[in-house]
Amino acid sequence: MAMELVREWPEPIVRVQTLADGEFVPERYVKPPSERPNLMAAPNPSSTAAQLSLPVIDLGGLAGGAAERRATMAAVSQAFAEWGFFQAVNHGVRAEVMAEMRRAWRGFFELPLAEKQAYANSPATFEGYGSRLGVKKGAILDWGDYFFLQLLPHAVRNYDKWPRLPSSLSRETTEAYAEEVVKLCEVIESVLSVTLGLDEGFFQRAFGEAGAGIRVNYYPKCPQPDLTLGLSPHSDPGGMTVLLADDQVKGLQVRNGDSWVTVEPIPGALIVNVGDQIQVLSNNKYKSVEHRVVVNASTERLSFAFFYNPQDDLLIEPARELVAPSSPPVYKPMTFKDYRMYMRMLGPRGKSHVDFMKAT
Ligand SMILES: O=C(O)CCC(=O)C(=O)O
Repeated sequence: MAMELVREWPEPIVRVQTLADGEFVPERYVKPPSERPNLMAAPNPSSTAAQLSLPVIDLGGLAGGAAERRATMAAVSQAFAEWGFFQAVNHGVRAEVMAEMRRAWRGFFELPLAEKQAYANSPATFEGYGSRLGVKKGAILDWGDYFFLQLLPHAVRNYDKWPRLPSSLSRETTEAYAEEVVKLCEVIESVLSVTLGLDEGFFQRAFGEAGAGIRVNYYPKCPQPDLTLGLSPHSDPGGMTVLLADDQVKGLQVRNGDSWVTVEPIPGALIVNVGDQIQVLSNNKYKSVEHRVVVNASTERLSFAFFYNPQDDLLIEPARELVAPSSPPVYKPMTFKDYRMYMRMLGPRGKSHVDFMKAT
C-alpha cells in the first residue's frame, strides 16, 4: 500500500488546551463506548490489573560485578519479553537535567496561545506545536497537545523549528537531556543484543546512524475524562522509547493481556519500552506493547517521549541469527522511513502497523 506524504491538516486545528475549561468534551474527542477508559468504575482491588505493576529495574547493576551484571541483564530481558516495558532507576540520566526539562517545557505550554501558534506544525514532518496525530479527515481526536522535535541524525536538526520562547527554555536544555538519553539507549541496545545471544554490537549496527526525536506531551485537564483518551492505544513505531513521565500525575496505562495497567510514577525513574523495529529485529522475542494515556478532571499532565530509531533508509528485518527452519522470519524487510509513514498518516491504531509487516 503506497502512502502519499500529506502536507496540510485536513481540518482546522483546535488546541486542546483551549477546551480544558469547558463544561463538556466536544464530540470530536468522544471515543466509542468500547474504547473509553472506564475511569468511573469502582476499582476492584482483586482484579488482575490492580495487582500488577511494571517491573522496576536498577540499572546500576550493569556496572557491578559479573553476577550482578548478568542478573540485571536477565531482568531487562524478562521485562521486555513479558511487558515490553520497565521502569529504570539509576539509569545515568542526571536528575537535574530531567528537572530542568520539566520546568522549561512547562513554560512553553503556559505561554499565551498566539505565541505558541508561531510554532504550529504540519503533517509534512510533524515538527513543532501539534494537536493531532494522523491526517484522516473526521477522525476522533485525542485529548492532548504536543511539541515534536527531530534530534538525530544531526543533519535533520532544524533549529528554526525549536521554540525561542519562553527565554528560560534553552536549546541546550533539550540537547543536554538528549545526549544523556542516547547513552542510555546505547546501553539498552547492548543488553538486548547480548540477551538475544547476539554479539554486543548487533543492535547498534542494525540501527546504523540512529535517528531520534522527542515529543513533549501536554495533556490538559478534561471536563469528562471518562469519555476520551489523552493518547489512543498504540505501540511505538521506532526502535525504543524512553519516557520521562509526569512525576506527580498518573496517566500512562500499559496493556497486559486484556487489562490496562496504570503505571505508578516513581520519582527519578524513566520508563523504557521497545518499539516495533526491535520487535521485528528480534523476530518477536521482544514485543512492542500497546499503551495509552488517560486524562483527569483536575490537573494537566506533562510527559517527554524520546524516540530512538534505526537510520531511516536501512532495511529492518529479523536478525539472521534468530531465524531457523523452526523459527522462520515473522516479518518482511522494510525501511523505517516507509514504516513511519503509516503511523504518521493513520495515527495511533493499536498494533495494526506492525501486523501489516507480517511475512505471511
Ligand atoms: O504520556 C505518556 O505517558 C505516554 C506518551 C506516549 O506514549 C507517546 O508519546 O507515544
